[in-house]
Formats: sequence, structure tokens, C-alpha cells
Amino acid sequence: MSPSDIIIASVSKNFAHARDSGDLFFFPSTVAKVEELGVEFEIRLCPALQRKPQPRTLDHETNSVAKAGFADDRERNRVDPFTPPYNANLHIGDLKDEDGTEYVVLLNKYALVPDHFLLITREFQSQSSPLMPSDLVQAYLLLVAARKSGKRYFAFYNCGDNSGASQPHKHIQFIPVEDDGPPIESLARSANLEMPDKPFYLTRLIYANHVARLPTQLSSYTSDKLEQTLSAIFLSLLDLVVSTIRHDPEYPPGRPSYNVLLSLEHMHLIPRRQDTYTLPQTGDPLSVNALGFAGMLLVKSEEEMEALKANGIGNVLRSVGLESVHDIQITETTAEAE
Ligand code: B4P
Repeated sequence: MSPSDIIIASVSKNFAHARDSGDLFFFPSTVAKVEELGVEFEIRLCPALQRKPQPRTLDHETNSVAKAGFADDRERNRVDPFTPPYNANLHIGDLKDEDGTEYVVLLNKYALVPDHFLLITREFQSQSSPLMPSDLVQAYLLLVAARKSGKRYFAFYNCGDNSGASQPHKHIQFIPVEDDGPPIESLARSANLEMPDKPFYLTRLIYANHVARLPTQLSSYTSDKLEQTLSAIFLSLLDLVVSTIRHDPEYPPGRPSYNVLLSLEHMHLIPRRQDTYTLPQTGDPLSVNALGFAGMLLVKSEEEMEALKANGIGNVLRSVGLESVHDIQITETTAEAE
């Protein structure tokens, strides 16, 4: 068994143990389905989350306590839950990439779905930094290991201050799904591609999105070829994200924010303008992370649920995302090629 296989095989047992021992909080929730834009969106209602402790604000670049100005190691370790020592019941394994990068795998301490876990860089890296080749390979290998064991997961990464992330230490999250991928995957799967090795976008969606179909034999590639392929795909999508952002004169200053979704079939990058959407009916900020763009939204009250439905999920995602400039990008690419 590979290290990823061993981790995947232990997730469920460790999850139950961590929950029983009180080290992991499991918040009950219910799911409503709403059909919009050709996607069967899931809205998860979890009133108990209102009682979840709020993380202290951290600077995503330096991992220091924002504003407070005391960033010594003790304080940093106390605030960053992803530095050692790890809670033994949450820490389910370690991984090391061929390039030497080390990772720890922790169960999500505040889970809404069972078996939600995180792949974390052992050394602090910023959550505003792009995924590195080793990050992509280790994430993909965990998905492959899950599939081999008969489970279906997808991975997501909230990159940057406006992406829905609350922890500044680099972490990719893994969440199990009942169907064959998150709701957005059915739209990606149904796209008929003339050039399957080129990025495309989901035309039904009313916000900028950049998607690539992964080669069907990817899981049997040599490790070098796997790394090169995943990195090239990620970089081609990231170029498009940056290009989309450059076409928006009102994009907030600073590093780009975006969400990444990774399944065994597709990689999606969605540029982000803002972290939250203020629901006009309640005045409350609705936080949207990568899961929202996977088709899985989260609300903490019935009022938020009704307000989200009334505003339209597509409109909410469009507000926290960007306008698609795909047509301009195609024209620019064609002009460059001539
Ligand atoms: P981030 O990338 O920083 O942000 P996030 O997933 O949006 O979670 P956030 O912390 O903002 O939680 P929220 O109330 O919105 O991820 C940090 C991750 O680390 C989170 O998974 C967090 O729980 C976890 N974490 C924090 N401290 C930890 C510790 N000491 N040890 C281990 N893990 C730790 O949402 C609450 C939860 O619901 C999050 O896990 C979120 O990912 C999940 N969620 C959101 N939408 C969902 C949906 N539609 N369906 C199912 N789950 C959903």
C-alpha cells in the first residue's frame, strides 16, 4: 500500500474516534437542492455553526496576528492550528513528495460531513501562494487512493484573502461526495470538447470559470509525467485567472484570490473578487468558499436559506466572483497566434 492508500484507509475509523473523544466537532446539518444554471446546487443548513468559535484574524502572508503586532513563535503556534504539536486524534498521517516537501494530514476539526480532511504543508507556506507541483501531485494521489478504495472525494483550495479561506497556513481540503463528484462536475463532464487538452469554460455559468479536463490515463503516468502534466494544467488555468482579473479595473489590490477544485476528471479555477456576499434581506455576510463554486453552499439559518434562494445562487456567485471575459480572451489568444 502507498502512503496515500494508508491514509485513506484510516480516515473513517480515525474520524469516528476523534469525534467520540471530543477532539473533533461534528455539526449536524440538512441539505436542500436547488436547480439553477443547469446545476443541482446543494444548500447545506447548519444552525449549530453559529456557535463555532471564530478564528482570530491572521495575515495570510506572514502568518502573524493581524493588527496585534506580536508574531513571536509561541503566539504564532497558538494561533495557527496547523503547526505542531498536532492533536494526536486529528493527525492521521504524513506524506513526503519526491522533491522533499513534507505534508501532514489532519482531520477537519469542525466538520459538517464525515471524513473531511486536510493536506497541510509541514513548514508554513502562505495560503495566498499558488499550488506547487508537489501539492498537486499529493492531492491527486489522495484522490486516486480514495477511488481505489471505493470512495469518492474531491479536493479544494481557497487561495488568497478574498477566496473564503480563514486559515493562512497552506492547506488543501478533501471532502467525500455521494455522487460522482460535486454538483458542478456534471456540467464539466457534459461539455463536448473539440480540443480536450485545452482549457475551457462552463458556458451556462454567469461568472468567470476556467476548467481543464484531465487526461483519462493520468493515474497511470510516471511520477515525473504526472507532475509535469498537473503543473502545466494548473499554470494554464492560473494564466487565465490572472488575465480575467486584469480585465477588471475594480479588482481589489494585492495578490489574486481564486478557488481551485480538483477531481479525478477536471481541474477548475475560479477567480474571486470578494470573500462574502451581504444578503440584502438579513444584512448578514454569507461566506462563500470553493465549495460554493463546487455547487455546495452553506447557510447558518433558515433566513439565510430563504434569502439565498431569493437572490439566486448564480447572482451570489457572480457577485463574489468575476465577470467572464472568455470571448475577449479567445480573441487575444487568436491574435497572439497570428
Ligand atoms: P479555510 O480554507 O481557511 O476556510 P473554510 O473551509 O471556509 O472554513 P472556515 O474555517 O472558514 O469555516 P466555516 O465556518 O465557513 O479552511 C480551514 C479549514 O481548517 C476548515 O475546514 C476548518 O474547519 C479547519 N480547521 C480549523 N481549525 C482546525 C484545527 N485546529 N484542526 C483541524 N482543522 C481545523 O465552515 C465550517 C466548515 O464547514 C469548514 O470545514 C468548511 O470547509 C465546511 N463547509 C463549508 N461549506 C460547506 C458545505 N457546503 N458542505 C460541507 N461542508 C462545508
